[in-house]
Amino acid sequence: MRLRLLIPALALVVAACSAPASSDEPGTAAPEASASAASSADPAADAIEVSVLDFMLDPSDIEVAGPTVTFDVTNDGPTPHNFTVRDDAGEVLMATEDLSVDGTETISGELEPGTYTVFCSLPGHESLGMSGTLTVTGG
Ligand SMILES: [Cu+2]
Repeated sequence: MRLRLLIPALALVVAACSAPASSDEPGTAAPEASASAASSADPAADAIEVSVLDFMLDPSDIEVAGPTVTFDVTNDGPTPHNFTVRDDAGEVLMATEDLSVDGTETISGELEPGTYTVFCSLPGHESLGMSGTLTVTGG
């Protein structure tokens, strides 16, 4: 007897849930559609998100089309870190400030096609694992 009562009740719940989403609330569908369209057209969508943490970069191997490269860097570790780009000669070309815990910074610059080293320049951090490769392809 209980089961027979449950089934029509379930059907009502399903009907009640699906109806508003498709017809009664066009207002909820429209903002979602425009939000996704806006984010795909946003030039900032080309930014590469990088996490710095104890003691690694995520991702550590980055490939990007140049010449303009942008990094959204977040410190997800429990201690301060930075994100720095140097060339083969050891010259620093781009760098964030030292980011405190949960700190973020966006850096952008122009890089020639080639291979670079990305690392944290705080003492000892690179050798502890905060090192990776950045490959810039022609653009
Ligand atoms: Cu570090």
